[in-house]
Formats: sequence, C-alpha cells, structure tokens
Amino acid sequence: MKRTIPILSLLPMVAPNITHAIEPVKKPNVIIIYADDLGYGDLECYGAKNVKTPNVNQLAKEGIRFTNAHAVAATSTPSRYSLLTGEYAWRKPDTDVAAGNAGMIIRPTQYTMADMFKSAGYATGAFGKWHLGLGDKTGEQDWNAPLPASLGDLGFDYHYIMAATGDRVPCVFIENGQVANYDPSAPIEVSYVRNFEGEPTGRVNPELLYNQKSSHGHDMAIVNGIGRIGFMKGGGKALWKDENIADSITSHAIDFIKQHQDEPFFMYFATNDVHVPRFPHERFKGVTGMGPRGDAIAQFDWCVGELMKTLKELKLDKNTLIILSSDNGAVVDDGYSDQAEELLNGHQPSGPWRGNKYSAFEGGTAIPAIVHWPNGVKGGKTSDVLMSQIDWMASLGELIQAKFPKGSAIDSRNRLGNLLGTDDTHRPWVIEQAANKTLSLRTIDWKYIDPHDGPKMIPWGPKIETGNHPTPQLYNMQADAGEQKNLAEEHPEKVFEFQTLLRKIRNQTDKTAF
Ligand code: NG6
Ligand code: CA
Repeated sequence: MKRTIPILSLLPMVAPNITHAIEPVKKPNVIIIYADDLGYGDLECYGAKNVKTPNVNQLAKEGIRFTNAHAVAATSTPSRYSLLTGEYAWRKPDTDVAAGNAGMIIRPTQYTMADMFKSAGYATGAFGKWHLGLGDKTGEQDWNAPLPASLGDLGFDYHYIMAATGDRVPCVFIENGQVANYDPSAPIEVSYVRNFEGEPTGRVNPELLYNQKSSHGHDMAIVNGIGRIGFMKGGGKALWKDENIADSITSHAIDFIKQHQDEPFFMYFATNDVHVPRFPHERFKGVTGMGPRGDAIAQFDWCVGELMKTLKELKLDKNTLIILSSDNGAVVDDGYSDQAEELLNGHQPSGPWRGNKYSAFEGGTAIPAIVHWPNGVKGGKTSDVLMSQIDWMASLGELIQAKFPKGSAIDSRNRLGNLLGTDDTHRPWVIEQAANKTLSLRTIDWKYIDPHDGPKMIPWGPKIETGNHPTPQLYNMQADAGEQKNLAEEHPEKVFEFQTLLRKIRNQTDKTAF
C-alpha cells in the first residue's frame, strides 16, 4: 500500500528545502534505533576517545546531534513504556524493570506509537530488546505455544524480539508471539521463583560459567556458559547465542526493510548492546582495548552501518527519518566480570554528567540523541535544546498527521520543530525518573530532585550514586552542570515553584488539564 500526501500539508516546516513543494512525496520511513545502557559519553561523536563509531558519527554529521536530551527514566522498562505510549511510566504501577516472565505491561487497549504509525498506513516492526512483558499474566505464559498477547496486539505487524534483557530468561527470540526456531525436543519452562530439578545454576555450579562470570547476581540459570536472572529449562536449538544476537536482530531488521521498501514503514530497532552480558561477536573482540563493553559499542555502531547500507542500496536513505538514542544512562560494572571498569582508560561513559544508570543525577537519563533525515533535516547541527523522549510520540504523530484517540499519549507534547531543528526553544521542563522512583524536574537552568531517604550508593554492586537525599536538592545547571552545590536552602522559592509544578504534573489526568 503506497500512500502519498501533499508535502505542504505533511511538512510545512521543511518545505523550503524542497524545490517542488506541491509534488506529492512518499511519507518518510521512521526508524528508532534504541541502544541499551549506551551512555552520553559512549560515542565518538559525543567525545568518546577509546572507541571508534564511524557510522554513528556519519549520522551525526549529516543530521542533528542533541546535547541535552533525556530518556524518561534511568532504567529500561519505564523508559520504553513511556517512549512507546507517550505516558509517564510512573503513572502506572508495575512498570519497573520487568522480569522475563512479566505479563504484557502495555495493554492492547492502549494506543501505542506502533498503533499510531499503523493507522497512518505504515508497516510496523519491532526488533531486539522488548522488556515490556508478554502474554496475559505474569508467570503464566506457556512458552511452547503462541502467546495470548504480544506485540501484534500493540500495533506491530511483525516482531522479532527478546522477551526482556540479555541477562534474563527466557533466552530465546520471540517472533510474532511465538518462540522462534522452536525446538519440540526441548520444551521450555521458566520461573522467577524456583529452579527446575536437575538444572545447574551459576550459584551452585560456577565452574560452568565458561563464557563470562558474574560479579554480582546473575547466578540462576546458565545459558551459553553465562549466568542469568531467573530459572529456565529447555529451549534446545532455540536458545540464543549471545555472540550472535546483534547479527540476528540486524538481519531480521534488514529483511523487514527490504520487504517494505515500497511502502512507508516504522521500525523500532532496540539493540541488546551495550547491556550486560556484553558478549559481542568474535569480529569485535579486542577492537577497542576497552574489553567487551567497548567492543559492544563497536558492534552497535556496526549494526547502525548495516541498516544505513541497506537503506542506501534501496535508495531509501534520503527519505528515512532515523532517531538514534538510548534507554538510560551508562553503567560500567552491571553484574558480570567483563573488566569494564579496569579497561576504561580514561573513557567517561556518562560524559560530563554526575551519576549513571539508576541515578537521580543527570547521568541516569542524559543520553545521546541523533536525528538524521536528509529530505527533511538540515544536517551538521548540534542542538542544546532541552528535550525528552516522552515527546517523540506526539512529535512523530504530527509529522505523519496522526489522530490521537482521547486519553492517549497524555504526557507527550508535539515538539516536532525541536526534532527537525527548526525550533530551538527549550521544553519548559523535563521529568526524570530514577530507579528508586525519585522524580526530578529539570529546566534549562535548574534541576530539582525530590527528597528520598536511602543509601547514597546503589546497594547491590555497581559503584553508582543514587542521588538520594532526605531533603530537596536544587542545582543551578548553568553554573554547576555537575550537580555539586545544593542550593535548595538558598532558593526556597525555586524549590517551592518546582514542587508545586511537579505536584500538578503528577495529578494531571489528561492532556488539557495542565
Ligand atoms: C538489574 C541487574 C542488571 C540489569 C538491570 C536492568 C542484577 C544484579 N542487576 O537488576 O544487570 O539487568 O537490572 O537493566 O541482577 S535495564 O537496562 O534493563 O533496566
Ligand atoms: Ca537499559
């Protein structure tokens, strides 16, 4: 199905770039490349020194590189939930880091970004890390049969995904609601409560962790010589090999592009890189000198290059809008002995920001964001506009002139001009959610962090500051971007202003209420 609409109604802001403004053009394809745990400082074009990322650099050079963009949360599940629904995850219970046997968190009745594209005539596909639950009920999935609820119910025509994360069972791909390459000789069982009789675990049999040892946790099921979170039995030929995950999702994504080259498509390409366990393919082993974490960044860059190559071959590169970003800030040691810490050699995964993944400080949600669209975006720009991924749904909706059902995407604002580089006004405020659910409110000048009791450092292993403080924190982001000097006592009026605003936002129930 090939849809054409007049360029003037579709793209008023970019019309000047196009010589024959009234000629109908094909709607742009849209690809969201969503890396996992890729920090603000992890790409060469964001200052990384010890890893080369030529393909991402090229996108940045020809597109817009954003230096003040935020994921909605400092962990995966809430960030992804918010990106794909346009609703803050903290409005909804059970949106914290999901187990691999969580029931599907976004319900089929909810309007998703995929629904939005589908209703505008796009073919829609999801690839790679999902981490938003599958099936009707937590713990009750039968992994040996088609799942009763999956991404097909959320607007995706096709999906080839990992149920949760690389470090969580089940370690199999799910293709259109069923285990891909299902092996009937090895029925799959999954539990997050108890082990299955006769199955080794990382805790009892550490000698079987031949590919990577754990540094904390990750001591339950052993798959491919790597300890995981959760217990699992069976899988046989369907079990993934960690070293092939990037190849696998990339080749499926390329097939999808080829199949849909004649119609507009939306692709959610969510990589497993650079989440733990970092176990890239042999081809990337040692290419960075930073060990598996650095090599996984190189592998991520390779995936980007493969997608670009395909788009170019099919002559789709000019009219494909690519947004490249990450689900949360960087983490170094996240539970496996992969020498990530020892081999940094001066590399700063979070760039200039304080804190990392999980944290209420900026390093939790400050992420790279690059927009590339030769037909619609003037390249070579760096933008410091304050931006949140929460707005991408409404902004892309504006681009394709989608209609939003009442009550959908309530937190998402149309800021298409920011994304396309035609409007550099800052979002008035951005909300950030830490792993412990602390909310912060960031404006271009200030950062307010809600009080939260608890330890200063993450208690379970990674050397990361939580951002916890029993009283409010207020930082002047212009003078003190590193969040060092708490000015809350000096500026009680600002604290009051931001607390009031945060309360209003918390209580908001629809788009128009506030
Ligand atoms: C933590 C895991 C960590 C990672 C994280 C979720 C342990 C010790 N740590 O609980 O390895 O999986 O959850 O990461 O199990 S996220 O990027 O998917 O949110
Ligand atoms: Ca993540």
